[in-house]
Amino acid sequence: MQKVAIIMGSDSDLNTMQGAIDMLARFHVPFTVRVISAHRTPEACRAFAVGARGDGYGVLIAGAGKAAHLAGALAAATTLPIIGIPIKSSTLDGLDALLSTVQMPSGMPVATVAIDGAANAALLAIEMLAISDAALAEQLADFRLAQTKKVLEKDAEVCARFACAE
Ligand code: RP5
Repeated sequence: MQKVAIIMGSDSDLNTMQGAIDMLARFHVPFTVRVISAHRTPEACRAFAVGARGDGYGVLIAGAGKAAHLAGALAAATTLPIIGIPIKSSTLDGLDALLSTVQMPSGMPVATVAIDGAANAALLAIEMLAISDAALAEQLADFRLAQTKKVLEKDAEVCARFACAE
């Protein structure tokens, strides 16, 4: 199976990025976790992206806050899909990172999830890998079913509590 790279602009992003780490681990998807900054280590950023396909990666997840250029900088140097996570690490509560990550110029896409949406970023990466991996697709279907069951249980609980009419 192809690997996923979880890259963050600073180790201060790690708490948020843990959501992606946990989700990939849950699905037994191989991954690497790196701190690489588009601004503080630009050469390392480019080198990672340039080599990523040859190094066995299928998707790159990039989380960054403030003037968040990490996802875009990676996208500039590879044709692998990039999933951007805007991190809430500024006085603007992540809105700056959201706009910076999502507003890529035409021809250079970054699939941007919600502010701090690390778990969804991992799920999106898993869905991409599952396009050509039937076992992984089956795991995703089970995951969806578990969510459905949970909501139905909650509905029954709430309905019983407020004595809903049938
Ligand atoms: C961004 O600036 C990082 O992704 C992080 O969210 C934010 C703050 O970084 P530190 O100053 O904590 O290293 O580049």
